Amino acid sequence: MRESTGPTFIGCGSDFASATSVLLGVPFDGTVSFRPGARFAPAQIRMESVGLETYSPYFDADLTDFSLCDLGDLEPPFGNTEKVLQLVQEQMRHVFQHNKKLIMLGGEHLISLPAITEAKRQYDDLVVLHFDAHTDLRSDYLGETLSHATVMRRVWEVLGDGRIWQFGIRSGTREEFYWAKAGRTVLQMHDFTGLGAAIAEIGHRPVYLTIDLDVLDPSVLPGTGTPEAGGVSFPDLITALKAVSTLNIIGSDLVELAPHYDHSGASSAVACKVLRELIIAVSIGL
Ligand SMILES: [Mn+2]
Repeated sequence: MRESTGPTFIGCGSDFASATSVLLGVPFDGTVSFRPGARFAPAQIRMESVGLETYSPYFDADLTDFSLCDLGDLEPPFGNTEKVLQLVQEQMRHVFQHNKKLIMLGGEHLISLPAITEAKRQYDDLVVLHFDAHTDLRSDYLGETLSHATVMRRVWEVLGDGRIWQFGIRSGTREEFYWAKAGRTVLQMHDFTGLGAAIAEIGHRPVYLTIDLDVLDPSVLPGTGTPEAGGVSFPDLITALKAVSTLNIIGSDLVELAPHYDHSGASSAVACKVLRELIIAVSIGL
C-alpha cells in the first residue's frame, strides 16, 4: 500500500503498517449531475487543515491520540466510471483486510458504492448510516445506473431491506420517498430525530457511515454541487457524530465538497472541521 508523499491532513503522520485508521482521497466527480468540482476537495481540505487545531473540544480528544495515516489520493481515470469504482474497491480491500478503519474523502458520492461493497464482503452484517440532503435512491439517472444520484439505491442492492438509516433528507422524487418508506430504508426527513433509536437497533453490528456534506444547510456550507435549503446546523452534525461514535464504525466517507463555489473558503474550513470530528468519531471506538 503506497503512502502519501504530498501534503497530509493534520495529525495523520503515521505509516500504514502502524495506523489504526487511514485517510484516502478519491478526487472523482465524473457523474455529478449539476455543478461539478468535488474532485478538488481532497487537496483543498488537506491544504486548509493547517488552520485547525488537532484537539477537538467536542470530544475532548486529539488527533495525536490515535495512529492515523493519510494515504494521499487515488488517481482516478476520468471518463471511465466503472474503472474508477474498481480502483476504489481494490484499495478498500487492502484497508479492510489489514483491519484498518477507513475514512474516505471525496470526491462525489458514488465512490461510497465500492467502499460499502467491499466492506460488506468483509463484514457480512454491515449496516449503513447515511447523512444527506438527498435520498440518492433513483434506480437510474438519465439512463445511467452508476451516478451520485443513484448511489444509495445501488447500496441497497448490496445490503437489502432495513440495513440503511438515512438522516437529514429533504430532496428526492416522489417515487424515491415512497420506495424508501415501503420498508427499504429507514428515512428521517430534515434532521437527526430518531438517531438514538437507530443506534440502539444497530447495537454491535459493523457500521459504514457516509456523510454527504450537503446535509448541512447551504448557509453553513454553500460550496457543494447540489445545495438544498433547510439543512442541519454544524452543532447538529457534531452532536450526531458524538452519538454515533459509540458504534462500531469500520468505514466512513465525507463527500461532495466543491470548494470553488465558495470563494470565502468557509465551506472548506467547515469540511476540515467535520473531517477532524469524523476521524475522531471513527477512531475513538477502537
Ligand atoms: Mn446530497
